[in-house]
Formats: sequence, structure tokens, C-alpha cells
Amino acid sequence: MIKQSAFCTLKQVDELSCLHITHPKFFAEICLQGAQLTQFKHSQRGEMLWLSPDALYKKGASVRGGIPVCWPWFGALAFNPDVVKEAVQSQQAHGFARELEWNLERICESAQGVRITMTLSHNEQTLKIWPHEFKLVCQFELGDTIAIELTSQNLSPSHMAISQALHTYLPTQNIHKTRVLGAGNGQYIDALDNWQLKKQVGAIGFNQEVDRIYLGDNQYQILTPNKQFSLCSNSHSSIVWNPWINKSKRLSGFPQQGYKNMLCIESANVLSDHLKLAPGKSHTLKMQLTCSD
Ligand code: TA6
Repeated sequence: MIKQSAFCTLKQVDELSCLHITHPKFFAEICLQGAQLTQFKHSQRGEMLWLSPDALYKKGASVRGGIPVCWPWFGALAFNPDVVKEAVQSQQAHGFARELEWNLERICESAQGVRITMTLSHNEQTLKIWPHEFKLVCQFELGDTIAIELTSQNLSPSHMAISQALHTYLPTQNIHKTRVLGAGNGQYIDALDNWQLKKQVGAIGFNQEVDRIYLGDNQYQILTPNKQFSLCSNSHSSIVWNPWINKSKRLSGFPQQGYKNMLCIESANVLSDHLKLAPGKSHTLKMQLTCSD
């Protein structure tokens, strides 16, 4: 597959095997571990994702930045609905999909861009943690925008309850001069204040740690000093996060001042928007990131 490709090569980056895509419109890097898009630089609009300058490419841990795939649960298990957490035998945050090696299934290339399809299926290791047979398909449509479709297929004879997120790290020249519009229905759950329901008044600004779950449609506009992003998804929950000063010191692969140049907008199915798939059923989480300068 790679041998026939015009734009793709497989590179070893420290411990991880990564697909490097050099297309006239963009450069991208996707790690086979976690099907994690870690870099995307558009030829005109520049970097569309934030990758930590201290990012580690190590087996068994997601790379700090890009778009980690959080599946089949999001965040700390304890804060998930009972139906999601009851089946899980692990205390790991953000599920196991981002730490496992995915299969590179298909590469489709054109002058407009590249479509990459990767898959992850249940195995002995996942069945020990989570007793469901599944197939996860991640399709990347890369060109002038980043579009991702994450399809969960329930291959088991029982219902499969999941929460999930495409955990997008965005770059900003200055977090103090960054605003986020269009968050959900104007209400959010504050993960930093006993998960209280609060009202969002006006744009989201950043002058402290922010870790908020917004329920409702999410068609975000992210205004940074030199770039504007729009991030849309078909889900009805999303998370807005910046670790700020203290949490930055506790995060792996994250420089202490890193909070000044990034924010996360995560297209999700969490809390009341979690999924319960009947046997044989599937669901697709879709997101699209666009940049204009
Ligand atoms: O999405 C926000 C969050 O849940 C934060 O609370 C923080 O933990 C972040 O995800 C990163 O988590 P990670 O496990 O990748 O360090």
C-alpha cells in the first residue's frame, strides 16, 4: 500500500511507527498507535494542530497534542455514566484505543487531498479490560481541512455503552487573546467545580484552568490572534480545556509554559450524550476543522 503511495511514507519516530504525508496542500503525521493525527501543517494556513514541543513518542502512551482518540470511555472512569463504567476493568483515563497499535487499511490520494482509513478490533488484551467485541474505524479526510469520522461497530451479542472524544489540541499565539464562540446551548458542567451546571455568558475566555463539558450542538468558532478556526461535529457534547499553570506542571510531555499556546476543543459523546449500541449496530462521530487567517 505504502509502496504505491505518491504522498505517504512510514517513518519510525522514537518508539512509534508514523505515517508521514507530504501532499502539495499539507504535511501531516499520523501515528499508527492510537490512529493519532499528531501534526497537520497546511501549505498556506500553517499549523492547524498544536503538538507539544516536549511530546514523547513512546509505546503505550498517547502523544501530547494533535487529536488523540479517547475510546471506549472519556476522561476519568468515575465520572462516566454507570452503564459505561460498569463493564470496564481499568482505571486508565480516556480509554485504551489511543494506546494500541491500529491497522492501516486504506490510502486514497488525489490532487485535492488524502483519505486514510485505520481500524482497531477487539483482541485478548482489550477483552480483559472491556468484554465487548468491536471494530473501530477511523477515517481521515485531509486536504484544505481536517475531517475525521470515527465509527464504532458493536460486534458483540450484548449492548455496548461507550463515551468518546476526538481530543483536538489547537494552537494559539496567545491564550490571553483567544476567544471561543458557539459552545453548546449556553450551559456547561464545570469539571473543576464539583461538576456544577453553569451558564456560559458570552465568549469563552481564558485566565485560569478551564475544563468544561458543553451539552448541545457544537459549532465552534475559535478566534486566536493570527488565525480563526471553526470546529464542527455531529455530536451533542464537547469539552473545552486549558490546563493553565498548575496542571501544566503535572502533565506528561507538556512544557510548563505550554498552556499559553494551546487549547483543546473535544468533539465528544459524553455524560447524557453517551452511546448505547445494540448488537450489530454502529455509530459515527464526525468532526471537521477549518482554518482561515
Ligand atoms: O479533556 C480534558 C481532560 O480530561 C483534562 O482533564 C486532562 O486530563 C486532559 O483531558 C488530558 O488528559 P491526558 O490523559 O491526555 O493527560
